[in-house]
Amino acid sequence: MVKSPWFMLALGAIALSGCTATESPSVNSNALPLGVALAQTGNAALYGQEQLQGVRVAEEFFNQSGQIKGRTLRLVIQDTGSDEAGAVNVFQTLINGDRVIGIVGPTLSQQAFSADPIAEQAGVPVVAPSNTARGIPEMGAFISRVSAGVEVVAPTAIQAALEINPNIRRVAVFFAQDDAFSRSETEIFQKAIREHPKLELVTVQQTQTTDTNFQAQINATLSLKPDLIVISGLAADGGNLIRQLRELGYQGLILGGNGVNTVNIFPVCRRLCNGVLVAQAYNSENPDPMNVKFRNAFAAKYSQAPSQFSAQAFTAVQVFADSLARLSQAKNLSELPLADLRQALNQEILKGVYETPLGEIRFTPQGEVLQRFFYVGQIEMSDDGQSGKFRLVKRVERQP
Ligand code: 1QQ
Repeated sequence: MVKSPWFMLALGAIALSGCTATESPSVNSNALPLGVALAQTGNAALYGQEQLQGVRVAEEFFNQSGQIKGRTLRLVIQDTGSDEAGAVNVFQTLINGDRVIGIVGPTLSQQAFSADPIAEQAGVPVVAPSNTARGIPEMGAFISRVSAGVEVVAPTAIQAALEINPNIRRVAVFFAQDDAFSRSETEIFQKAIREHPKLELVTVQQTQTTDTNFQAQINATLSLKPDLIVISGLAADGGNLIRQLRELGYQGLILGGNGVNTVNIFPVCRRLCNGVLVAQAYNSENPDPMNVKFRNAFAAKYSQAPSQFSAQAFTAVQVFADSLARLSQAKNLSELPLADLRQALNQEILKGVYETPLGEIRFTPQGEVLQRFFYVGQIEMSDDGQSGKFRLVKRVERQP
């Protein structure tokens, strides 16, 4: 279903914000509209569901704090689907119809490369909660991210695999060639493997995010007798690949990238997810005080521990909330025209230092996140395969 951006814009202004275009919420109303553009349908919804939980906890948490001088944040949440066209439509609707002050989203890097240029051109700050491919903040002055890039997260995990099994020598790599993040991440994994004096990259297998059967690639790989298999893909394909590797007899370590860093792969590979190592920018066991607060707020609402995608989405809203709080000390927000508020907010975002569930973060002038700690988790499934968790294996400090 293809709709023109203008149709979507009109629809967004009338139907989604519940009022006509002329009455669309202005920044003068008490609640400041913050756009949330995440995948609630399609293959990336496995991440989007966790992200939505994170932003909902954040909305309550920061509105209760009263930190924005009596103002509140009102999240304008829209489903981008999992493709580029959906993200582009939602960005246009949020910017022109809902007149948001900024945007949290989209879910996939693959979508960001199409949607972010629209926000950049309109002068609307975007804080990406989960885009980890190379080149995201480089899209423009208004684009930043709280999701650390693949180049800082992935190599740590290779090292952790070697600590668990120092005898690893032969490494096989799988990646989904139709996804921007997966292509970016596999490059980093492959480089780390090639440059490691003890490791040999024995094969690189290409898959698609829509694939459900990996038998041909698995058979080709297992004949090469790898001791470690490294996977860059999204949740559904990644989960199925893990399951089929085990079903076809592979017993060595499996290391997954950001795409399998979600509890939503558990129903896909069930008991066979057990033992998979995952490179993480967040682990719920992080002892930082802000994470303890977040974990408690999250557990009170959802009766479970938050995953990385929830924590990063919370953090993206926090970056807006904290920046607005600082800005409201210096300026009367109601007196700023929307374009000026968006601009001032973007500058404030880049200047800040934030105590978040991810630990302390700040941004480079380019909008790249600087984060101190990274994690390696290992999936631990219950015997019946019905539930599981990411057990913290390693917390690594990154040198500034
Ligand atoms: C990206 C990713 C995905 C796995 C996150 C949803 O890291 O697209 O950049």
